[in-house]
Amino acid sequence: MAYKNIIVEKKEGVGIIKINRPKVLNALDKETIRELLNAVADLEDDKKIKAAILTGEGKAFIAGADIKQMKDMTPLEAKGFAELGHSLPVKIEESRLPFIAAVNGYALGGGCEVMMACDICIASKNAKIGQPEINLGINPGFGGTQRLPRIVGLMKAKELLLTGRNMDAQEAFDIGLVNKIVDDDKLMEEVESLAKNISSKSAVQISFIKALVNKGSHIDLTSACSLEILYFSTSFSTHDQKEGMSAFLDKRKPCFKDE
Ligand code: DAK
Repeated sequence: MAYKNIIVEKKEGVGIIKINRPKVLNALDKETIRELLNAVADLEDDKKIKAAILTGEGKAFIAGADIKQMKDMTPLEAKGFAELGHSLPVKIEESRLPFIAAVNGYALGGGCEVMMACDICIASKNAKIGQPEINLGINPGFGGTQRLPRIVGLMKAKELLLTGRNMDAQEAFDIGLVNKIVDDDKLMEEVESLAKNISSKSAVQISFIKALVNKGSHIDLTSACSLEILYFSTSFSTHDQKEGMSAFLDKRKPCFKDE
């Protein structure tokens, strides 16, 4: 599929989506959000793809929703935009693919919200992360008030949301919003290597584990553990469970078939 605002690359089982609007720091307008939704769906449909990377061109990951496009929206248009915007983090969260955010610079507002929907976040040293919406006279519109406290806790989230201040990579790491910080020029190398590592596992288990963690975090512990039991027992109907355990006993590397 041809895209205008993003670049999609497929490399050794890994899909790489790069937002490519560097002149506006990869701000998300409606068209870009629609392209991203299509790209995620396309990667999902490709059975050879087992992990995905999301990153940005230039000095930003995503500097937020497109303020120019939002400025004159009517409340009804803003509702439509927020609904479209919300569907992107949801699509990433519900995807069978683990998404790694390669945060190469500014991840602000909608950018931070998309980052938080990813499964793992690796940031370069120059990353700046935050929810500055309050400074624009709006509240975060793509799930920031809900995902941020779930990741960093209520107090820290409220401080960040109410001041609208940006964090550097170190602070984001310290509060658990970022998994790892790497040198700017090593970011893609590091993230691709992580994605390849994950994609060497069984695609069935990649999707099961992601779904269990995501779904389980929204429901009570007893129900979540029941879900785990169900997925665990289902694993025993797969080729990859038999292969993984046989390979261990035979002292060899497993050869997963993703089935
Ligand atoms: N939207 C549109 N253009 C943007 C942009 C953005 N979010 N961020 C940067 N740009 C543009 C700038 O306007 C500038 O364009 P020109 O002047 O060259 O035409 C170009 O990118 C370069 O930016 P700067 O010149 O400002 O670059 P600096 O290095 O000086 O500063 C910066 C970088 C990231 C600190 C600064 O650009 C900045 O503060 N940007 C805005 C960051 C921000 O506030 N992000 C949050 C956006 S609001 C909702 C739906 C959605 C949302 C909320 C509600 N509902 C419908 C309920 C989501 C909201 C957001 O994400």
